[in-house]
Amino acid sequence: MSKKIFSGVQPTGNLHLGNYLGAIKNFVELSNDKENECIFCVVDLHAITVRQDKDQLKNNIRETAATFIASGINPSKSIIFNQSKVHAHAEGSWILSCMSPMGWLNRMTQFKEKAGKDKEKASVGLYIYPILMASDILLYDATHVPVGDDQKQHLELTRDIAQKFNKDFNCEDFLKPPEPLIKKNFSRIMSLKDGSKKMSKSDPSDLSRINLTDTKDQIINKIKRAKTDTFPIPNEVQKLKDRPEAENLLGIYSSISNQSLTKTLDEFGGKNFSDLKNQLAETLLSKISPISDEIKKLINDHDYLDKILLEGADKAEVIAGKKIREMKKIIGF
Ligand code: AQP
Repeated sequence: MSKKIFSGVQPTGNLHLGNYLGAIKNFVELSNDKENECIFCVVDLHAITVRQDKDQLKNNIRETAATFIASGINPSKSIIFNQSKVHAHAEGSWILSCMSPMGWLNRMTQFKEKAGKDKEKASVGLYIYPILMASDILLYDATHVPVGDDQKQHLELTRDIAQKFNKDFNCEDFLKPPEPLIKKNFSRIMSLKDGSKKMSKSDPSDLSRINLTDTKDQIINKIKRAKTDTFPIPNEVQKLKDRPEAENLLGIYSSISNQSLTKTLDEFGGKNFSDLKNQLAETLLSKISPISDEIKKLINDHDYLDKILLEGADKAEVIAGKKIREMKKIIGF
């Protein structure tokens, strides 16, 4: 069955292995299926929910687009664009925020994590971030949204918002509740320094993540210094309980090698972490370094990237523009 795919990545720099294994790798696989219509968005409006440097933001928008292309998304088959170029996203977000109860947003764990202890100082934008995400998805009638596990709750909210809009305005099926596409295993890649924390762009320690633009030496060094424990690698999945760093490294290896954790444990059970780390570093170099080289090549070609983003925005505008006009009509504008 053909799917309408929509997903986004924030241009907040330091795109990492978590973004790749949790989301972008899945984008590429879905976009390779001729049956699917795919839209991949550089969500720059989401990025400004926290303060961004103007020049850096411009750079990061291009780098995110370059990462999509370098990872294997073909811009002549999939739409690649940046969110701020299509007005309907912000307009839809306002309309949806007027019919979304605050109680729903108060439950969002990402806001609690990102706002931290000082909620009073967090931006209103960060609070309503999931509504903008709902607008992004619903404007394109997306049927499936490939995301990492951390976005699952926002996807559920998107479904609730769609259903509430349809009910409130008596327009059954107008907004389509999408299905999340979350990889069953390894959908949350953890920090290389702390197995209880998500690998994240904003972690102050660069050693916590593999950036997609890291050099070969950086990748080798980061894997060598990744936290492990003092026990040997077990033979069974159940024995990884309470060993988050071990589970994470084995999970990364399984994911990048497209194999199950059980198979990885067959390969490394009883061995030392140095064996796993050597093999993991080698596999990462073979899979990530070509992407990294391509990003570095593309990033200097501003004209090419700007043209892709502009053409993508024109195509996205046609789809989202039609939906927002219908939406405005439904609510009485
Ligand atoms: N650690 C992760 N494991 C699996 N998937 C992940 N994603 C992010 N981190 C991991 C997925 O990547 C996609 C794009 O994410 P994003 O850049 O839009 O936002 P994010 O989740 O806020 O990314 P970060 O790295 O965690 O940034 P900061 O540090 O700002 O919080 C999404 O599909 C996400 O699930």
